[in-house]
Amino acid sequence: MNVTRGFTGRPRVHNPGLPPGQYDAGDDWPVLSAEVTPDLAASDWTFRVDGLVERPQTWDWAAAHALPASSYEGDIHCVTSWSKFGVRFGGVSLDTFLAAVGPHASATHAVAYAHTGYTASLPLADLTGGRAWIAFEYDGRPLAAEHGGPARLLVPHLYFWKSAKWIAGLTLLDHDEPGFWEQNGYHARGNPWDEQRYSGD
Ligand SMILES: Nc1nc2c(c(=O)[nH]1)N[C@H]1C(S)=C(S)[C@@H](COP(=O)(O)O)O[C@H]1N2
Ligand SMILES: [Mo]
Repeated sequence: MNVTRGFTGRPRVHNPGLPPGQYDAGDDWPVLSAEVTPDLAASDWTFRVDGLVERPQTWDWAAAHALPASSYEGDIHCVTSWSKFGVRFGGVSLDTFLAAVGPHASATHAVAYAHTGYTASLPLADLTGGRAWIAFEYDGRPLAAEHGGPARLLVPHLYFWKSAKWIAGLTLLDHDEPGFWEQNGYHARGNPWDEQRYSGD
């Protein structure tokens, strides 16, 4: 009758994929929105890239879906300390959109803005190199509205507040222009592995 605790349930081994100060949310996917989930139909969704680019361009749902598909399978990390492992998103690589507009050499940063008005600022380098997407799908299904559907920005190697839900566009700049959370004391870059939570970290 010597039942050893630990033979049942999730093994609590240290996960090397967990950045400092984070915990594994398991199957939960918390919803974090500063605004009310908008009623945004795919047919009303557009994505624009402008600012310091050669050819500013706006894609609608059909035009964005005509681009080569690209997916992400990996982890996401929220600054409120939950991480989620092995998520799958489908969409289009931001490299594809950026190649179409032709960023100026002077462009160093981007402000991502949502159809709701939410903004997040990022170094442009973090949006290139196959590390950022416009995501339409989660786990092979349309992205749920509360998680940013019909489309969100996905920059999974940075804290998740950079991944603007209901993404409407990117404006490329030659300087950092703090977005919603960055104006409220959060870090300009937000690399979870360096625990860049707040400005000054
Ligand atoms: N438009 C918009 N995008 C947003 C947010 C938001 O409040 N509004 N919150 C950010 C934060 S802090 C996180 S952790 C993730 C949460 O995404 P989720 O609700 O799909 O988990 O979205 C990010 N993108
Ligand atoms: Mo977050």
